[in-house]
Amino acid sequence: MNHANLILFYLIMSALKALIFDVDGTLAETERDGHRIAFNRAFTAAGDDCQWSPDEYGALLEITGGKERLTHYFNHLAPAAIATRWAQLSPAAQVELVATLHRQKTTYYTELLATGAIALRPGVLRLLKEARAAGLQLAIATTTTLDNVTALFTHAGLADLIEWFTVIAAGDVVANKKPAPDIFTFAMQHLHCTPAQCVVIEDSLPGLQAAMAAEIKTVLITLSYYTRNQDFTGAALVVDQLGEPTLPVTIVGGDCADFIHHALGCDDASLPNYIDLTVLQQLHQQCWQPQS
Ligand code: XBP
Ligand code: MG
Repeated sequence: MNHANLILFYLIMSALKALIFDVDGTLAETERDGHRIAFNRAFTAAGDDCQWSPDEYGALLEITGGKERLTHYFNHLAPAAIATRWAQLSPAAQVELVATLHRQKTTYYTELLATGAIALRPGVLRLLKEARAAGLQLAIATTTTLDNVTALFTHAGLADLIEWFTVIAAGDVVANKKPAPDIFTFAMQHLHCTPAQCVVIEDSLPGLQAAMAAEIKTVLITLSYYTRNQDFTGAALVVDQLGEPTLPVTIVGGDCADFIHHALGCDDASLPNYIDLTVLQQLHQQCWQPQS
């Protein structure tokens, strides 16, 4: 194949078909004032004398998945009285205890969302609308439960938002949670897309690692409260947020940072300086262009 044909081949094979969104930290800042509060309410209701502080919870986020996080806590970090009681349970009883606590936590979390306490992050709805209007597929790949995703969308102001998504890949639909690639592989299967046809929008290191392990190259990181100091080596672009016409984006890093700096018009006041579909298309092309 000659060079021109090779480029054409790459362009066709890597035409953008789908946006895959993470949920917690990406669509909304849900962790510190959402999930953490719900975990603490579940502890109180169960009579467990422990509460996760914002800092303690930040460290616990290294363990993805609420049930996995609870298990890790009981195994390694719980106060002595709770740890002793936990150690006396059979493995099956431990699994049951965690499942019950987590169900209760999900109820508290969805109740909290119903109060309207947590909004979508800037630019999320704008980008979803733009992608949908352009005929791109939308997907979710998250570690949290389907109930939580549904509740977030239901209370985000657009009742039918959940129906915009071709697939909601959530929680236990796969055996291994992020940073394993499973949830992205699952989402791509349902989208009928290859990694070269997808852009992932994430906020965390386990999310980036999962997407990269699924061979997705175009990963946009929008930093969140708990992830703002993580090392995102390998991401295509790292920004503080998606931005809005009145809320300019700050580029923090990423392999394509310089390229996007110009594409976003950071030096040119006449160009938009927020992430829209055109910018994502350019980022995607840059990630998948053939190396000469
Ligand atoms: C982040 C997570 C989740 C949430 C809590 O998910 O790791 O575990 O902290 O939700 P995301 P659950 O992939 O969306 O960033 O308790 O339902 O697991
Ligand atoms: Mg996240």
